Amino acid sequence: MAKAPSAHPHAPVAVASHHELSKEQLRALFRSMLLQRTVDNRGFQLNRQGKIPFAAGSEGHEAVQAATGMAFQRGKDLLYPYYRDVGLCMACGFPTIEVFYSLFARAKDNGGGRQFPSHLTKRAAGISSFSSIIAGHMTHAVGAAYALKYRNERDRVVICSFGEGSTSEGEWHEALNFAGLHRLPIVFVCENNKWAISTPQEKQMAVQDVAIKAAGYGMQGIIVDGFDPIAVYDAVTTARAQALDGGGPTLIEAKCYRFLSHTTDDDDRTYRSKAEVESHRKDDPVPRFEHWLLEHGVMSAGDVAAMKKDVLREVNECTDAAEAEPYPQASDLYTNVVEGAWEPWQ
Ligand SMILES: Cc1ncc(C[n+]2csc(CCOP(=O)(O)OP(=O)(O)O)c2C)c(N)n1
Repeated sequence: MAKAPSAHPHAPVAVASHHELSKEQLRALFRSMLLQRTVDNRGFQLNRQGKIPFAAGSEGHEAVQAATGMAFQRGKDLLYPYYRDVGLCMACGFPTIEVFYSLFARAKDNGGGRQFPSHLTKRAAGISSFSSIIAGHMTHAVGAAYALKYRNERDRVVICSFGEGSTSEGEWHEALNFAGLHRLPIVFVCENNKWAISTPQEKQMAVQDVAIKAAGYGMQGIIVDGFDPIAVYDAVTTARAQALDGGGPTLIEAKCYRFLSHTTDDDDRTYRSKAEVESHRKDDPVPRFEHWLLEHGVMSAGDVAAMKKDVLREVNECTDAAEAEPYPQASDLYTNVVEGAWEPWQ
């Protein structure tokens, strides 16, 4: 009879938070979460007003993204995000106004106003451009981590994020295999929101935890409460320190939930019940963290109200400023796409 396998050295572990964060950092985390939610909702509003073609919402991901962004070391680390990571990009230094240049497809957008909205990029901030091809960015991220190791740039890591649906892609496995084999300085952050558009996790994989897959690639898997920004910060900071130390990659699975439709093009009422969505609202990371900050005396109710007002002001100003910007010129159509003025119709 087959024996049950003994505990694998890389069996996933659940982490509890132990990092000390200053009051200033805790407030910054909360502001980052509020900003993400406000930008998110503005994207959906602008779409429904017919002003922008598309937005991807991330309600429910605020804690993962704000905390991962705080663990990211600006000016050093490289971020390989995916399309739901607008909040993460902002938390890593991507300016709010530029999110709106992207949403409004204006000429000032880093992609010239011609990239799919929410597909942000900013070389100066170490934020890689990515495509909609699920898991396609993961091999790029691993390539970048290999370059850091090869060049002996020992104070930098790569952070690469993705959804649990990405783990069904071959490229995901190739990336993790290579990263594990070469013990690359990379932290993988899975934002497991339980849904891949209309496909629930149980129809996507035969295991309950993405983190367990880490064992197959010789790295540690970590499961963390993705609604808890302090726990996520702790997990990413610890994994980052390990990567810097030459300890290789970590796969962090932050369990969260997607409260909104997949994107503005999707209607989630066709594949999941309102009751299911509502059942996760009790864990909503934004009010939960607000409550925690009040309870621990980090902020007063007045501080919270003032912060919310300030975030709304910022988002309103960015919306108006970006909307007033011009669209790209038709004559720029091929700029950065093909060299020179290639005109196939001539
Ligand atoms: C290679 C590839 N296959 C399929 C798609 C279609 N697609 C777009 S988003 C998505 C779901 C991805 O889910 P997940 O990785 O869990 O991320 P989430 O959107 O839930 O954050 C799919 C299947 C795609 N863009 N690329």
